[in-house]
Amino acid sequence: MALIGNTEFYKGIGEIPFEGKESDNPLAFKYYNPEQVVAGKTMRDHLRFAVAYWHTFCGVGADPFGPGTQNFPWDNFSDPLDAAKAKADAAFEFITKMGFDYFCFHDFDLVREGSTFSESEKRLSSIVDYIKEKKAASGVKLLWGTANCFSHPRYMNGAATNPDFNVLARAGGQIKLALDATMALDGENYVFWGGREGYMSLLNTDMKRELDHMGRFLATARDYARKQGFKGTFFIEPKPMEPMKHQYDFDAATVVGFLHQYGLQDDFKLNLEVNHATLASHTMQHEMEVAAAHGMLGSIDANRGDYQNGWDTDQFPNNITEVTEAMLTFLKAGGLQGGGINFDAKIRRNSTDLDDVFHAHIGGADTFARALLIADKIITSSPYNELREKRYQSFDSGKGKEYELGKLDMTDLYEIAKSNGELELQSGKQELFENIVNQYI
Ligand code: XLS
Ligand code: NI
Ligand code: NI
Repeated sequence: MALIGNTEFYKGIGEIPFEGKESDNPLAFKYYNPEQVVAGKTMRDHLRFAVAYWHTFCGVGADPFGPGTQNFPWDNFSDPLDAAKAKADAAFEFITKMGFDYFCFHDFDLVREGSTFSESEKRLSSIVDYIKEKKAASGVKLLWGTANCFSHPRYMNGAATNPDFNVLARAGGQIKLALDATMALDGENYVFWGGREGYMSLLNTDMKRELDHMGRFLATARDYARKQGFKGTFFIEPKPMEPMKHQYDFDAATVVGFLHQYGLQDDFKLNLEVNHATLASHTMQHEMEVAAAHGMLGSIDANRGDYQNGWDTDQFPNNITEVTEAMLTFLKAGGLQGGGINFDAKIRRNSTDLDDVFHAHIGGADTFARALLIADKIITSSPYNELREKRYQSFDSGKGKEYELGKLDMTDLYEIAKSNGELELQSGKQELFENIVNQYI
């Protein structure tokens, strides 16, 4: 195969226009209108959509029962750099046609890992040079980079939490290179998803020691990047299980505690993923509320699970109620801190047409755009905010206010309880809140 640089991979599909909800054109946005202003900002600036290199340009749809079903032309090159360049061409063509501003990658999504560490280092630096040119020519930016420290067999017992120091050091070397690549491509953030940082069995695991190693490892990575001048935010991506039985970054609350325990709270925020939230028996809105409460709502990996299955199916978002609830929290928190909305989602194994990946991203973007519009309407034109604030009005003045200011002690509470007598019940009005959300959908 020759022809790198001017092959069109997604033939017959042009730039995806915004046509509005009356349009019947399947290859048009119905709600995502990048320049439309909502709550003081354009949709483009609120949502900052990113395409995930690993799913869209690497994932061929293999599952435990059979091989992949996608035939990516760029996988047919035997030379790893030719393959990587063709893949980058396809990636930038796709992202540009979607009209999105960002992409995200793992180191070895960009180019096949070499048979030695030095060979991998060489390959990475060549493909980074090539992608630099693609970035400059297209205006597409890097939302975040990361390292794949979970696929190779050497990481089967973890990377930063591996019981073998030499595996930890190998992960350190790899992540140094991934940080270098991210910085070379002006990456705005860097992500740590703890692929196999967890355990399969507690019987062979020293949990405290592994957690200490992970805390030190993240601090070491941060110190290196900061010294090189990296100004972006580091994100931890919580997930409760899969591939390990238990992952240490279980959920948002666990990660917030961990970051404070190891002095990482000023440099790290959270990258929250919808399907990871549901695996942890939470809603996405719950995870976002926890992160926002701690000033750590950094970024979102957009996808969805399956209500009937208990694993990370990474389907494209289309549940409007789920996303609307999340966007209520998003707007209340003032948006994301440094991050964006990365489609960490894959088309189904039996979606094998060229246009399927376009339908997937169009649907995902429209779901978020529509949810943003609905959430904004709920906040600005419905009694939602007022009702919520009213539940807390006893803290706005008098003794309640004094309590919030730390002016009351236990005997003060005792005196108030005694003089109040029995109290009237205050309804939580849950069904009314639910109806308001549905009314605006
Ligand atoms: C896997 C994770 C992964 C991270 C990046 O479940 O979501 O895709 O986002 O390593
Ligand atoms: Ni993810
Ligand atoms: Ni995931």
